[in-house]
Amino acid sequence: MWDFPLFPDQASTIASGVDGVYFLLVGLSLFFAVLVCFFILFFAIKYRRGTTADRSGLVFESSKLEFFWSFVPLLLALTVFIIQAMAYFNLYRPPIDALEIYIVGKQWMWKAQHPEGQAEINQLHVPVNRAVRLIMTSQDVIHSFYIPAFRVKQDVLPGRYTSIWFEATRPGTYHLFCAEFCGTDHAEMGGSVIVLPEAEYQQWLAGDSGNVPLAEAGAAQFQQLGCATCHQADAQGRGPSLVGVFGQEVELEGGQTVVADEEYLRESIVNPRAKIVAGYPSIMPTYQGQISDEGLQQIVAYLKSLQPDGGEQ
Ligand code: HEC
Ligand SMILES: [Cu+2]
Repeated sequence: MWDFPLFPDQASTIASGVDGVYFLLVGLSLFFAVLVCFFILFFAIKYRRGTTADRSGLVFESSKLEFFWSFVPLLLALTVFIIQAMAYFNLYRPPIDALEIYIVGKQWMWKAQHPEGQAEINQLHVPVNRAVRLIMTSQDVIHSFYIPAFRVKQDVLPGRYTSIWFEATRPGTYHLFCAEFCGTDHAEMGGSVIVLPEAEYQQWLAGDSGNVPLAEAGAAQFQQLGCATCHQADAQGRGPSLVGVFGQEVELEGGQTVVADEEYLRESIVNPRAKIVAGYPSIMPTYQGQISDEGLQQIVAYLKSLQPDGGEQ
């Protein structure tokens, strides 16, 4: 049965957990469907008109019975809830040391950028047995990034970052799909995820030289776009120092705080007015429309690499 092509490979660490939830739900539904059908038929035949079956002793009220059919489904529902919540938490909490790859979806292709600078289209090379986190956005409409064999699927939205993570467990080539109808060639919007053993992955990364690492490409843009004139490492500029800001809690005008994640960095650049850092004037110009989505990802990668000890990731 496991070779049945309707069912995709289980090729990630979370696949069996997700399938577990699926089979549990299917099993439970089947069990009760069969049970109910059986009794419908059984009683229909037993008490059909004209039989001499015993019809005395009718029960109109039974607290025990009421309790039983309330409590048992409650218990089952809670069990399902706990099991699926565990799978869900697993799905949405990436390990912190995950390899980070940036994805841009557009009509009708997937583009990927690796931290080392490799870029690819409709292909995604990843190492086996290592957590990979994808930071994704769309250049046009809503897409959905879907790798059935890994049991991960996440909407990819214009003007926002969403992310998923997975850890592939077996080298091989797996399907990659867009799972959100996104226009004429939606059906063509796919490709393959190629899972390589670590050594081969390193080889692949080293494959074509001349790639500029993402953070470095971001640093160049940071200079070109004039960010550096306001954002200086020593905080002497007109804007706050961006060293170490990633992952920190930032205090905003008005007293709220936000955690500076990738989405916050992106928003700060294209829509600086959305959240103003406390103690600074709102003088930063918007860069909406001036930087491509890939360029933005590079700048975000650069900002993330700025650590207080001066070390890059
Ligand atoms: C004219 C000066 C100026 C320029 C140019 C400028 N910024 Fe800013 N930036 C600011 C100021 C002032 C703030 C703080 C107020 C605010 O949140 O808008 C800020 C805030 C930020 C923040 C949020 C920082 C935090 O501590 O939470 C980020 C990220 C950022 N800028 C990135 C950039 C990038 C990237 C560029 C270039 C593409 C850039 N800025 C260009 C002045 C500038
Ligand atoms: Cu699509």
